[in-house]
Amino acid sequence: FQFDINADLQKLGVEQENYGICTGTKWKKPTGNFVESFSPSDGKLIGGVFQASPADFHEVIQTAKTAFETWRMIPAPKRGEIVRKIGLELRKYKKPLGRLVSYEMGKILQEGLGEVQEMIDICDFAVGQSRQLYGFTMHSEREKHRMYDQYHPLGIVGVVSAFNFPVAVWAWNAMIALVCGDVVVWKPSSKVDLCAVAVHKIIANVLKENNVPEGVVNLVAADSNQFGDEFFSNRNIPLISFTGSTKVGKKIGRLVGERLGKAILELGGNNAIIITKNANPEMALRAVVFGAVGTCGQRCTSTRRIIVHQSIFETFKEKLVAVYKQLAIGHALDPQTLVGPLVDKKAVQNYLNAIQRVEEAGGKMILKGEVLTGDGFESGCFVRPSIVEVENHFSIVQEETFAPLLYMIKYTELDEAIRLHNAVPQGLSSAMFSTNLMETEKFLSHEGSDCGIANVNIGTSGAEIGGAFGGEKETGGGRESGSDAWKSYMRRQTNTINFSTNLPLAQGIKFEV
Ligand code: UN1
Repeated sequence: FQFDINADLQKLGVEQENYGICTGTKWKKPTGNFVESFSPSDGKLIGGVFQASPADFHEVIQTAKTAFETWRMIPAPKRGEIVRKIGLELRKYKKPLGRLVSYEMGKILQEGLGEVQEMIDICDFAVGQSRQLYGFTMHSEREKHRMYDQYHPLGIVGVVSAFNFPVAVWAWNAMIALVCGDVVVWKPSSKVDLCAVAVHKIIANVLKENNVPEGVVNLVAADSNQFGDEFFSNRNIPLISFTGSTKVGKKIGRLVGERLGKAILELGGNNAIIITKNANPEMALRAVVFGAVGTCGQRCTSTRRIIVHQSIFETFKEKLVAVYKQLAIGHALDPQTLVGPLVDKKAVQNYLNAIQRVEEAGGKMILKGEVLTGDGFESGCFVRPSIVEVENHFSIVQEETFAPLLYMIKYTELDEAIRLHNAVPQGLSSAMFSTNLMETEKFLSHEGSDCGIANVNIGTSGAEIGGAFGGEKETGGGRESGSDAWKSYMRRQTNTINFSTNLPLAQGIKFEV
């Protein structure tokens, strides 16, 4: 296979040295550190980004604040028109951007392209949404009074995204926020800053041609350890949308909560698939493999646990092992590859630690993962996926390990399967494979899955943008992307209008003066 990442970088306008601050069309040289980015596939240097210092960040916030005053007064469908053009521009750059996502982050090309497709899809969704920012009308208890509620823009939305979706998560938030009349400040994961630079280069054309004020769409590449607290505590940012670990999410929840700001938290998952004896085994197998090893196990919706009926446990295990043994592991841009590298060596170390911990806890290793060496694996980021038979209560099983480590758990009664399914701190995505209506409906009922996403006969990962995305419990409770998730990006106002010549009070109160 061949690829020419330099040609892609050139098309995208990404250079060897890039500025990490952009207010729409203008780039500013930041005063922070220069951070280099290497591909986990071949370990080669791709380029680098000058990151923002706290002073740079405050300057961007001021620009964004000013821009909000103009942007909020532009009619929503006109804002939608800008988003429509962003979608068209992204279509033109789908291939080079998809390849850069794949090369910088390590997900396979199909997934890199799929991620850009999600950006395009959310643009289309947001354009329609721009004419549907509906509130309710109510009948007043008072004569000649009218009541309704309406939604106003919030202000600055701070989007902090994770390495595993370098571009799509920003788009889910930003495109909805923009049609809602908000302005956006994006702090991408430092592991994938170049993807963020590329996105801003692409959309700059649209912003320029349509005279969108500087400060409506902003990029601030930065080291979160350096001034994360300032970002999250900042009263100028009414809404923070954070995607990342539960550990960091809890801290952000505290910082934003202290100032009674709003937060959309998309934190860790510990997603399981229940496979009953009524499952179509071939479908279940394909879903488990894609869910567990796709993106090398680095989606928050990745399948971490499978809870399999004891009558089919052994056969399912054998089939799974056979498929795992044939998985094509390699360079993310190689079209043959199904499993690319982990994002970096630290992620590899976390994976190895988890394997050790699950063994110590008494897990039965079915396929033991290891670091791959030799031809094509020089970057040190490639691993073989693992399957372990475990008990659900093991402390390591209760945690999210962001790697291709799949746990198998056996069950006898359906109630037991659902109990085990829900017996983890996280609540993002879940699935059941069964063609039996009693089983699937129970799984979707009040006593079924406790997750934000519950699927039947499809796996846990690969959610469509049209639904609200997010989860319960330690996943943080936030919802973004489709359905009515837009409401989190606006403030609601209830209005009562009196068109009579009297002033009747509500609740039947008489108050004559
Ligand atoms: C994430 O891993 O941060 O459902 C989100 C999916 C994707 C989103 C994953 N649409 O796998």
